[in-house]
Amino acid sequence: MGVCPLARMSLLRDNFTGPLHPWARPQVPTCTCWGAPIIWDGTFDPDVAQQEAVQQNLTIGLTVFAVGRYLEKYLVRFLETAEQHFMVGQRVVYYVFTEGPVAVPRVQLGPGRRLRVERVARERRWQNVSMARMRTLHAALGGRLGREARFVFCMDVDQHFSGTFGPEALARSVAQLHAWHYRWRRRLMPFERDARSAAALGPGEGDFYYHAAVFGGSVAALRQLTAYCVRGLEVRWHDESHLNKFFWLHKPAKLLSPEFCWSPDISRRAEIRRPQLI
Ligand code: 2GW
Ligand code: MN
Repeated sequence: MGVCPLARMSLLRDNFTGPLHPWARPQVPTCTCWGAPIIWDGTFDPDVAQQEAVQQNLTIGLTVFAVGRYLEKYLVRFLETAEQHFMVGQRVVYYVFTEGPVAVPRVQLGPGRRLRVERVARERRWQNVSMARMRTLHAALGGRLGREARFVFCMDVDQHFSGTFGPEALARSVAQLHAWHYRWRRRLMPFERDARSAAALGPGEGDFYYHAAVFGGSVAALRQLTAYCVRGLEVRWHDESHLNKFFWLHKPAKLLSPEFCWSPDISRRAEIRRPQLI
């Protein structure tokens, strides 16, 4: 695959050290071969992104599933830290999917922000949780969530915000580089390789390994993604494999650096500055 124009430019401009440009971070890839930006701390101006988002008068959805013990264990912290860091200054609607709506904690919400609780059935097999997630998201995007929001992020609940996760992350389709795998050679990335699976990628296929704990995009793009994963999941259960296959076939418009969803279990790395999610 060719080098994208931006990447080539950054090679030519290696001595350019000004902030807020793709080449402000010369040690990390800031552009994919299909021309999508990979955003790292320092490669964007949060004020510009904020201003553009405010002008567009966006409503941004954030969906999260909190079923069984995950409700008590993780939801409060996820929501409280989202209030501090997720799309502050924008209109936000949280969608919490749970089988125990009465147990959802009352979190104090800032102006222009609201929380909707949707009841989902409790799945007996844990594998079914992730499958039900894609099916439920697909239905919600075709319903009220899809009418209310322009862009939506879908996240795991077993994490919390630790830094600004703002409108710079918005795009038609957004994929998260997996913190554990972003430095690995492609052939070692944990794509589904079993050719009998609908999620299988052939040898030499796969761009990056994406983390299903964070993905997002426009309502239309996410409808397409969730429909794809639901169809595949009827064959195999691992939603992350299907997400990766989908993003291989339909390249994401924007990639989030591993800073956006970092794991504290990974030893310190120079390129990881201020994680957005832990
Ligand atoms: C899932 C597996 C085993 C035990 C419990 C659960 C579980 C998940 C649950 O009992 N209740 C629940 O609400 N969940 C939701 O599913 C919750 O939002 C959670 O964050 C999400 C994914 O499960 P999690 O976080 O335990 O799995 P991870 O961190 O290993 O997630 C990666 O792999 C998953 C594969 O199924 C998904 O692709 C996920 O998006 C990945 O981050
Ligand atoms: Mn998780």
